[in-house]
Amino acid sequence: MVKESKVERQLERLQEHLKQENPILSEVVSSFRELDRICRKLGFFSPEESHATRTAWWPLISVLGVYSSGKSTFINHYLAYRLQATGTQAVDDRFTVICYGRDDDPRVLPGVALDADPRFPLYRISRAIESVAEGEGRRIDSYLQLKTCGSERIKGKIFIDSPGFDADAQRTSTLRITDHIIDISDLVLIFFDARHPETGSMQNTLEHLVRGTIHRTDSNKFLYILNQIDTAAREDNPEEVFSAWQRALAQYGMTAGRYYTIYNEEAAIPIKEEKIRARFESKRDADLREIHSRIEQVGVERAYRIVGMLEQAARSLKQDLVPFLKEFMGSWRRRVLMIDGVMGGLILICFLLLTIWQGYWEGLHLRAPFLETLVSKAYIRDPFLIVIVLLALGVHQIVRRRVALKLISKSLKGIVGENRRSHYLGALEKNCRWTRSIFQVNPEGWGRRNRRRLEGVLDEANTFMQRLNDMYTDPSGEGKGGPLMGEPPLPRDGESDRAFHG
Ligand SMILES: Nc1nc2c(ncn2[C@@H]2O[C@H](COP(=O)(O)OP(=O)(O)OP(=O)(O)O)[C@@H](O)[C@H]2O)c(=O)[nH]1
Ligand SMILES: [Mg+2]
Repeated sequence: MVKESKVERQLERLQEHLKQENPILSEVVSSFRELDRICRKLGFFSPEESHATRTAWWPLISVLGVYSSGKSTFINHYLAYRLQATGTQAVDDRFTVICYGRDDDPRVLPGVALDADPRFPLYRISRAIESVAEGEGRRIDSYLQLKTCGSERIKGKIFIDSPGFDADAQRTSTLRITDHIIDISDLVLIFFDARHPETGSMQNTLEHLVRGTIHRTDSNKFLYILNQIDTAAREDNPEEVFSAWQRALAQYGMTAGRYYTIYNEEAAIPIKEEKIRARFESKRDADLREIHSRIEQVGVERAYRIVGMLEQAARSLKQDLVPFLKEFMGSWRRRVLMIDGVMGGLILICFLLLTIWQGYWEGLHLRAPFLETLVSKAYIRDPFLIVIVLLALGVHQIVRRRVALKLISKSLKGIVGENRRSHYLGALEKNCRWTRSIFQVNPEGWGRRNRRRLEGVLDEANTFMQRLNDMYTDPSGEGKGGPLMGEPPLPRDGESDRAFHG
C-alpha cells in the first residue's frame, strides 16, 4: 500500500506538470491511473506498477551517430545556447539528457536523478543495465547525466545527446541504453561525418543504427544526417561525397529514407567560391528547416503516441488478457473436475468393496451402522467423519494446485517478453488461489464494475484522440487548426536529397 501511494504521488506530480504543458495529456494520466487500478484488481500489476511510468511523457529527441560528427554542435545551435562541450577529439563519454530549467546557468545533475523520476525518459534504466551487465546498474552516473538549460526552444521537449557511436569499444550497457533510447524516442537524428566516411565508428553506426532500424514499424522517426558537408566544398566533385554516403547506407539496406546534408555555419570552413557557397547554403537551409520542423512537431507526435498507447493497453486487456484468463480457467476447471471424478470413483469402489467385505449388504440394501449416524445428523460431531471430509478437501486442493501449476507453465510458454510473462503470471496466480471456487466463470477482478470502468477508459481514449485531432488538424479547412497550421509540410521519403544535386 505504501508503494502504491509512492507511484500515485509521482503520477500526481506528472499530472501537475502536464496541466501547464498539455492539459489533454494531464487528463490522459487519470485514465492511465484508472487502467492501473483495473490491472491491479486483475492481478496483472503489482501495487507499485503503472502504465504511466512505462512511457516517456515528454517529447523526446535523441541525437546519435558517429563520434565527432557535430552532434553537440548541432544541439547547441538549435538551442542557441553553448550548453554542450564540443571538440575535435571524442568529447562526450556519457548520455546527456537536456531539459528546460528556469535558471540561466545550466545545472548538471547526476544520472540517479533520471533513474528515479518517471517524468523523465530513462526512468529505471539502471535495472535494464543491470540485467545486461551485472554491477553496472549501480554505476548509473558514469553513463548518464541530466542538464537543465534556460533556452526557450527546449521548453516542453527533451533532447538526448550521446557519446559517439563505436560498438567495438562500447560496453553492452551503453548499447543497451542506446537501444532503449531508440525505443522511447519520438525522433532520432543519426549523424554521420562527411570528413571521415571510412572510420570504424561509421561502419558501426551503419551496422547498428541503420541496419538495425530500417525494418522497425516506427522507422519514420529516424532522420539520417550527413553533417559537416562544408568540407566537401573543396573537393573536385562534392556531390560524390553525398553519393558515396548514400551508397554506404544502401549497402546496409536503406534504399529510401530521410537523408539530409547540413553543416554548421560557425564551425565550418568558409567556402570561398561564391557559386558553390550559395548552393551549399541553400541546400543546408532547406534541410535544416525540415529537421527543425520535425523537432517542433515532436510534441504532437508524442501526444498521439501516448493516447495510442492508452487505447492499445485498454484494448489488449479486454481482447487478450481476459479471454486468455477465461480459457485458462475453463481448462483448469475441466481437468480438476476430471481428476476429482476419477478419485471420487476410486473412493466409491473402495467403499463398496469395504462394505461388501464387512457384510453390510442385504441384497440391494445397505445396512451399515454408520448410516444411522448419518441419518441422525450426529456426524456433525463425529471426529472421524470430519477428518475424512478435511482429507477429501485437502486432496482436492492438492489436485487443483498441481493442475494449476502445470497449466500455468504451459500457458506462459506462448507469452513473449519477461515483463509480460510476469504480469500474466500474476493474473493467473490470482485466479488459482485456494479460496477461489473452480466454478467461477469470470476472472478475479473482472466484475461488472471493472468491466464498466474499462469501457469508460476506452471511450476516454476515443475522446482524447478526437480532441487531439481538433487541436492539431483542420479537416474542414476553416483555418481553425492548431499549432501546425502554416508549418511547412513534412518531407516525403528521399525528397530532401534533390536540392543538393539541383
Ligand atoms: N567543418 C565543420 N566542423 C564542424 C561542424 N560541426 C561541428 N564541427 C566541429 O567538429 C568537431 C566535433 O564536434 P562535436 O559537436 O563535439 O561533435 P560530437 O558529435 O558531439 O562529438 P562526440 O560527442 O565526441 O561524439 C568540433 O571541433 C566542431 O567544431 C561542421 O558543420 N563543419
Ligand atoms: Mg558531443
